[in-house]
Amino acid sequence: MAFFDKIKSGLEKTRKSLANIISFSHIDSEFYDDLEEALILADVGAELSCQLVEELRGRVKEKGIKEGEEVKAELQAIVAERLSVGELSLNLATKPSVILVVGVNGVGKTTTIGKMAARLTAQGKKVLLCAGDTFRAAAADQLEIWAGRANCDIVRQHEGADPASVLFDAIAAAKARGTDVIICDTAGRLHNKSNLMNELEKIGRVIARELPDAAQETLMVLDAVTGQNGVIQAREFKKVVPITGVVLTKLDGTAKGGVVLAVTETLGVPVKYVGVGEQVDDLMPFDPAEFAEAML
Ligand SMILES: Nc1nc2c(ncn2[C@@H]2O[C@H](COP(=O)(O)OP(=O)(O)OP(=O)(O)O)[C@@H](O)[C@H]2O)c(=O)[nH]1
Ligand SMILES: [Mg+2]
Repeated sequence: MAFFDKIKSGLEKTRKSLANIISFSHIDSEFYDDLEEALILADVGAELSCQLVEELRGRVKEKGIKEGEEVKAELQAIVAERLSVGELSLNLATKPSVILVVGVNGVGKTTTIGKMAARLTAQGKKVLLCAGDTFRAAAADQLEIWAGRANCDIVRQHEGADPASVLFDAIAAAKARGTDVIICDTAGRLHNKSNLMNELEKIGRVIARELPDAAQETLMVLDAVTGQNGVIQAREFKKVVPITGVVLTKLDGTAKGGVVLAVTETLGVPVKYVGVGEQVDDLMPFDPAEFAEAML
């Protein structure tokens, strides 16, 4: 199924409410108020919704737009532009390169890693998974199942091991085996938040020391259903790790979609992939224009 069809059903509520406002209104100040309200309800966030509406108002005036369809096309263009903030593809230019996957518990990190590994192995890349979530024994087991599905290697240690040391081992194995991409899982929950952030910093130091010239992606995984909470999470993680992209999961569910805009704006990095289900092929490259179309 194409990107558009997969996310379209999830975003249906948002699209219907925006379409209603656009097709049954005169383009007057009440229309802009209703639109702003609908964007806020779609998880875009208050400040950004206001900005989008102001931008639309300016363009409609400038171009002398009168028709609802033209207004919609203009808003789609604005949304797509806002979402186009950087390189959408992964930077995997070195051998090995590293993808560090971070995010709070339950958002879909491990599942995303499995799907991503499968995509990369299908492209002929040699992938190595690093079980950096040592907080729960089951975490490495879960990752191992995904390694089986994706047909790639995994490096793991015992529960409670230092994640930085697991990554150290994984890097050594990758160098020895000629691995193309290391994908490192991390814990989403530790005894407290500062432990988690310290752990991520330590992992970052191991990469900087052992693979100083490697291409690196740090992907933050966010659950689209949690809406504006995702923005708060993004701000916290941004303080300790240099996030290069976002994976927005569970867009197949009841997500309203606007959080894509809010998160892109907050982090200044693009959404690179979206998760649209629990199966191995339910991960799709993000396309700003198609997303804008699905949302509107
Ligand atoms: N519908 C849907 N479910 C998803 C998606 N991605 C992940 N899930 C489900 O979300 C749940 C949590 O996924 P995990 O991959 O274990 O999440 P995690 O971030 O690794 O969680 P922790 O290891 O506890 O921090 C699982 O039941 C997944 O199947 C998605 O795109 N769509
Ligand atoms: Mg996990």
